[in-house]
Amino acid sequence: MSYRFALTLFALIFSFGQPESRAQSTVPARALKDSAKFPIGVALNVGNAPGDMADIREIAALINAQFNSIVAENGMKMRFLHPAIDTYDFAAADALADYARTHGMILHGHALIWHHDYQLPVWMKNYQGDWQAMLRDHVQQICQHFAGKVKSWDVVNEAIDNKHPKQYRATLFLEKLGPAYIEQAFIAAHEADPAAVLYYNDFNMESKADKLQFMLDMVDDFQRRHIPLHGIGFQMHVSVDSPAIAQIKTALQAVAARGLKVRISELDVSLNQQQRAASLDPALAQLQKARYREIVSAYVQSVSPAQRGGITFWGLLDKDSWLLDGKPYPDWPLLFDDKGQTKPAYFGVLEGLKE
Ligand code: 9MR
Repeated sequence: MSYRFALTLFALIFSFGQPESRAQSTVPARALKDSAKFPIGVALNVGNAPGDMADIREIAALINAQFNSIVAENGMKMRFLHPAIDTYDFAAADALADYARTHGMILHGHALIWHHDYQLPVWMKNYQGDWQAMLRDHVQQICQHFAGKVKSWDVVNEAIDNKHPKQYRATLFLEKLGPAYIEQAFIAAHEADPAAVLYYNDFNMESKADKLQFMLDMVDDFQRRHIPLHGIGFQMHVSVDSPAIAQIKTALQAVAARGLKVRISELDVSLNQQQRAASLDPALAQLQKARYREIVSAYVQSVSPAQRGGITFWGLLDKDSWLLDGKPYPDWPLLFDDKGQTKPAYFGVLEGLKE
């Protein structure tokens, strides 16, 4: 019997008689945010253009009921906030900050420095002047503007090479400044907003031991030299059966042991990487539930209360997940279906929070 088949069988047997598998949407559930002793967040694909907060009107009730922390899935990336060398455009992000304030939510900022071609402002790609001064100004203008509104920042995102994880990623920033751009960004952010909690954010650090080690070496070096890095964000775009939960725990514990804050910053659980499923059948949904449960439970068990920066889900409804972008096959990675009904995954999170 294959591991996957055994898991499916187990999930099916286990799910039989569980109230939420019979009537998911009618079971009164305790809200996620009320069940956790740490921030429970969701990424919202708003803040990309002024006025687009209106887009979330239909899902606002769900967001407000379940979450106490939000992050812009895209709208606070470099090219949105800093579209021209002398122009910062804060209007849309300010609307998001207002939303957070009005609803008593934390706003996490994502991301001050990210190499991704699509998010890099065109002017920056062609910049010929003093790169250190320019990046410092970029970071400081943004941090100063949002001081008191943004509680924590992803200061640098995805700086480690994913294919060759024993080195930094070959980005424009590395080319211009060497690895020093990373610590320079943290120092600049801390100067501009000393109260902000500053994170390094990346993916696959739980699935690739050498990537984890490279990140830890960077952290150790920063701690020795008192660079103001306060936490690590594990994006945690995982699939239902990989990486192993033991690897996830090892990674979380290694950061926690260094006294840093730990966030699970972009959690989703894809179900269909093998492109075998045409629909979300109950067995698959139960597998996903068990997976969410074990990840949340691993977080609670591995990170002390004072070090928990929280868990943020990378989207609200399945249909809005980035994992579906341009894909010819379906997936159902999040906690709520396309109509905003709770999936078994949601109850997996609730159970994990109790452990
Ligand atoms: O979910 C985001 C998607 O809508 C964007 O097109 C993409 C490029 O900007 O970024 C996605 O979010 C990424 C996040 O910013 C950083 N970690 C990986 C996320 C998924 O690609």
